[in-house]
Amino acid sequence: MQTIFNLSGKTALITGSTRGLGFAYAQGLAQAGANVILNGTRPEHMESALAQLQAQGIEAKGFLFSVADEEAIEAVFQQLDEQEIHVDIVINNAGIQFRKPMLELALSDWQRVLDVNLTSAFLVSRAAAKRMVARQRGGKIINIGSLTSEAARATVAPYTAAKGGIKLLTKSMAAEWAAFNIQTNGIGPGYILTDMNEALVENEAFNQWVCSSNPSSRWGKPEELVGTAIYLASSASDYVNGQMIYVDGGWLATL
Ligand code: GCO
Repeated sequence: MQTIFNLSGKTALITGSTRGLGFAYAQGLAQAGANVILNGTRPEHMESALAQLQAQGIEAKGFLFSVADEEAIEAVFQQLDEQEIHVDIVINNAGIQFRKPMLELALSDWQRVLDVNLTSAFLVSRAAAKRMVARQRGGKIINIGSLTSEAARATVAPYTAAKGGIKLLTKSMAAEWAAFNIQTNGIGPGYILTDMNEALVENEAFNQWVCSSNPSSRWGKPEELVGTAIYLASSASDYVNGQMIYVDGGWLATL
């Protein structure tokens, strides 16, 4: 049992992993044996994330770059090539939220959310998959969706469009890369207690809506996403491809 979830000898790049769910995935994969590479854009967050891991005896690497910047991504992968570090697992987790009704939404804000939440997954996965294909050892790509990969809620249209795109991008990657023994799947977190959702937790009406709309009657915790990430990163999921797994307390199962 233990061995099929073991990630020893594997290297995982987790985008947007200095805080929140990304950090939880990185920590969880490291505990399952993987070497982890963190990504973020803020040096102070990177420093504290690396220090937290180090305190647990986990030596991670960290790279500061924007996941929407094609050249920066290429430069990081070239550095990894030079150090002979091969990325076996990618978690496309980086994401931002911007809440505004569409009638007031500027193109630049729409574009920014699409770039960081959707185009990033294409760019980072393309760089990683090229190398996985050349190396012929397969790989795992995990794209992070959302409940909004399936349904909308007012005020978050660009996020919803991006996360809906993530679901079908996941299937496209499965369609093109399964032949190279690369499995691409997605995780759709429900409403989880993270910094990104702080304003929603503090809004009493929203908090009540979250607690009454899902059969588990509560928000999720970041650590509750980790088992699914380990499963999709491990050989336990070698014949699972193009799927989204929603970790939402049962929200999408109910009306
Ligand atoms: C929102 C939230 C979303 C959700 C998540 C649920 O404004 O609706 O910020 O990010 O938490 O996508 O799956």
